[in-house]
Amino acid sequence: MKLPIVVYPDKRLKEISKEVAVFDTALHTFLDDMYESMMSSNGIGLAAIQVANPIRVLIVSLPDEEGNQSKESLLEVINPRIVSSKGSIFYQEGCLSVPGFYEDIERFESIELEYQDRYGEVHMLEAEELLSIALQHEIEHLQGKLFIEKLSYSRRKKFEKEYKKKLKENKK
Ligand code: QAP
Ligand code: CO
Repeated sequence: MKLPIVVYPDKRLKEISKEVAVFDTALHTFLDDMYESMMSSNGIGLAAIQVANPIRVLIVSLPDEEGNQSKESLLEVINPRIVSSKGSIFYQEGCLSVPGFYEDIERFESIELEYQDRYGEVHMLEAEELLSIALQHEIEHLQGKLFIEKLSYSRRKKFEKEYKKKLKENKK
């Protein structure tokens, strides 16, 4: 089932997500719904809070060299914890909850992540470049943070002005 995406400035995006303790079929169904919602919105990453569920769950599916997003490339990440990070990298980020807006954001170039899968099994993952960026972006959603909060004061002001203008236009 496709779930509606919560968009900025909805206050629910500020909520702190809770640890997952039960890895049951309800969780599996929810993960499948997240995947369907992300794919039908042309996303490459989605956090549970973006579909109004404040639990520490995120998914990432990066396109391959041909630009195809296969289900095999899907990464389901539950209760993530960054155990180490290094370097710095800039990338033009977007977000399904901030549609139509993209800005260069600085992240760690590589991270080491501990997380659980849909069965509760613990995994370690070393991620770099785009996967590392996507994971950091989604993990910040779990803390109630959006990428626009990393903008400089002047860029944030410019964003607020443009975004609100667009929201008004879409209402007409
Ligand atoms: C997060 O972002 C991310 O504005 C996932 O109109 C960001 O899937 C991962 C999207 C940067 C890696 C690098 C945004 C779709 C999708 C839009 C997304 C839009 C339609 C964003
Ligand atoms: Co996002």
